[in-house]
Amino acid sequence: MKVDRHHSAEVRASRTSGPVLGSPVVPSPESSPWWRSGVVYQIYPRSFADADGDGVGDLEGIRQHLDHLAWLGVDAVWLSPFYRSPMADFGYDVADFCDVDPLFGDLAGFQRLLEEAHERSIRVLVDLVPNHSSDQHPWFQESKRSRDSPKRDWYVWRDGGGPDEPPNNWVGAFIEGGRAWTWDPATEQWYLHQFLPEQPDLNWANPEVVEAMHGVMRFWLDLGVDGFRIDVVHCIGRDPDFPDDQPPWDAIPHCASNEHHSTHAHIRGMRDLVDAYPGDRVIVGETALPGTRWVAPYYGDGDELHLAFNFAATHAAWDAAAWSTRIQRIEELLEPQGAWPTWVMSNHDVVRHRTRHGGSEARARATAVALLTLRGTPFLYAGEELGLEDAEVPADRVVDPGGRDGCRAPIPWTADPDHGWGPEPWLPFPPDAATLAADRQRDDPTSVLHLYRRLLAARRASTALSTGDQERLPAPEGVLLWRRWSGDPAAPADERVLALNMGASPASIDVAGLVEVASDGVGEGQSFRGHLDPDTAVVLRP
Ligand code: TEU
Repeated sequence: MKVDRHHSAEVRASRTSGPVLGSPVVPSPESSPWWRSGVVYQIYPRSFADADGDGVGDLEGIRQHLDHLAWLGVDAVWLSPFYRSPMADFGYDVADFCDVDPLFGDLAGFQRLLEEAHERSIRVLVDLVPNHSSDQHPWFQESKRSRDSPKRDWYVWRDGGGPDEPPNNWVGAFIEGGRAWTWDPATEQWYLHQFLPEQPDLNWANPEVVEAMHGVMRFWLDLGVDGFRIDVVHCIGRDPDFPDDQPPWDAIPHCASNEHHSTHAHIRGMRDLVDAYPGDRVIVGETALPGTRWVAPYYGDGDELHLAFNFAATHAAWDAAAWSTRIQRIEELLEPQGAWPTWVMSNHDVVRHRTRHGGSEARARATAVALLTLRGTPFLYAGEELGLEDAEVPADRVVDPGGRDGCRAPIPWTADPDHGWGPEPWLPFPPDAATLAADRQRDDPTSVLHLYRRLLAARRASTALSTGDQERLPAPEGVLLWRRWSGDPAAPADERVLALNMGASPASIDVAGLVEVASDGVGEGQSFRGHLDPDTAVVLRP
């Protein structure tokens, strides 16, 4: 089925004839919407599952693995971009915000995926990329045509000091030492791109751009998606004076520090639009900024992002003190404003947590306990549940200009040599792909995969873990110890204690209770003996 991009009769018809895709999957009370208690699973479509055997994952591949996700027990999936794209940034350079790239399938296939996910009570978030488009997008092609183009002002064009002198010193991401401006010889002006030159920045100061992006949001919401993960949302407002970045910020891509107050009004506009739809739809913003203090304002006064990504954990060494400081900071800064934290250990931009923490399976398992039991919404990156490491990508197979290929390696579904993929996947498989393959781990109750499943089940069954309060408890050196509870802190309705030993020696922990989940699987269902090996974690029921 070909669906017109702009709210066609077909789209409306498909909504009234099929299941009502826009309705909530499972209603959630106002006090605790699903996106607080739930777990979101990130899918990078190229790397997830390949149904047509061309070596690149696709929407049909995702659909065929929905039962894996339902069995695992996640509440929602977030799909990284699957839109039409020349793939300079593997889909984050969008040439049509309202259509599926043929590499991934088509809109009818997306609708089928959405419907079948909803049948399994799995919500679907799509990626909104508001900061930039592809340079091949018809909007940019028109904008570039002449200085008098009606879309000239849809992008950011400046004179600078002529062809040799860009308008300021901003650095673009993924371009070694490169500038965030490219000279267009035909119209003799520079255009802004905080990322690749193939990703020109849209001009959000122009109300027509805002309206166009709102149209994109309505298109997907009308199809029934449950919300958006919004790419680099902190970047869309820019200082209209375009001042130079000052040291030390002039040494890193401008996108890592871009802050302008106009962004907040734009986010409020998106929030109002999404909140006008029924069914607890959500906006999760990628606020890729230096720390929690920078991220906190993007929740606004409860009127901006429902959730803002916090990448604190992805920058923390395997060190209890470092983690403690970060957890403390999140509690201090977000709690008072009623903002709900997020936890991200891995994603398609960073080295996977297992690799980051030295490759040990024990640490990967202990990290899973932290991800799924700290206060906040966990974002679980596909493959984490298999304990995958980054692939080693030989120089002749490097494809990403940003050096992020390793964490985007294909998911090994089967232990066979092709691991459920076509003959030549776009990237090499991660190490130990046969041993870590999903089918093999599913048959092994002691596997990492089963640990994630037990943690997800424990979380779902416990209001303390899913939506409860949190406090840190005094702990021996090297150990993180925290308590979660719901209801009255003195006589909690539900309560758990979590312990994670990041130290080099075994620790004694003075907590009495039942071991509900152990990262190494040892002693589950028995009384806790007060002993925790290095690189292990437990969920205790006092
Ligand atoms: O990433 C934004 C971002 O700031 C990244 O630069 C990140 O910090 C970097 O990749 C770390 O190496 C988002 C997307 O997640 C990313 O995949 C896109 O390439 C980028 O925006 C541009 O759309």
